[in-house]
Amino acid sequence: TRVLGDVVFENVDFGYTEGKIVLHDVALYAKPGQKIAFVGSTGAGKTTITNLINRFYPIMDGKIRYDGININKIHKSDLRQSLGIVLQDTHLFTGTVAENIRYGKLDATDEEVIKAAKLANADGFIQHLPEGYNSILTGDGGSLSQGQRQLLAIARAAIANPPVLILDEATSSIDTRTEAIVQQGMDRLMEGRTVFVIAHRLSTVKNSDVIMVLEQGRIIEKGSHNDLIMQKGKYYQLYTG
Ligand code: M5T
Ligand code: MG
Repeated sequence: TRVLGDVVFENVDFGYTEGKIVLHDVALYAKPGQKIAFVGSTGAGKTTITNLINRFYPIMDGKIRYDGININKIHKSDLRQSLGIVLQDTHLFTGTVAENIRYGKLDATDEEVIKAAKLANADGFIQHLPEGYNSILTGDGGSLSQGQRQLLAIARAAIANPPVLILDEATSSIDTRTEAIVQQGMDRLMEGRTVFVIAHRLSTVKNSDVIMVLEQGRIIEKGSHNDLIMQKGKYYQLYTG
């Protein structure tokens, strides 16, 4: 049973070690298809929240629910199938391009691999590789550019078709043309899914339904870009300089 993508945190407290609380009383509510952005300075707890959405650690207090079901009661394989993750640095392994994409859905057909690559805007560069989809990537995809690795990561997430996505946006050193291609693939990937994004680009933040501003493990402001600008609080300071 796949989840629909309704994700709720109620009064969540969490720490990686006893006695050092990292998240305090975190509440969030994501409806299916909504885009939630986390912003805040380094160490504020953005990655930690995504770690909890993934159930990488047990929480100390409060509740996390998917479609109303306590996260602890969801079968591990159901949770894994429900969540897609695109991180700043994608792990590619030694194998063909097709195998690296298929990693997102091991029984995917060649047609599905190509469809996912097209959605991700990866099909173009793959076609230009000497062996196309059968080109071998070695040593963590070292022969590919950073942008190309990101496109493969998007294709890998797309093929799994998860209802919930976690994105850790790259503070990219890729050129603007490539960035536009990556962004278009990413926009298509996000379509119709619940998305939690650790946002670094202002455009991503602005386009989110809800922005959560974190400071020292607490959510100090939440709302749309316009809401938060009108509040003239921390977000306003961050984004109006
Ligand atoms: C929040 C601590 C970290 C900080 C706090 C991931 C992680 C974090 N921490 C651990 O002790 N162990 C861990 O595995 O938790 O850190 P964060 O959630 O990583 O913060 P961030 O993602 O907002 O920061 P950044 O730098 O990625 O923007 O006290 O030491
Ligand atoms: Mg982080």
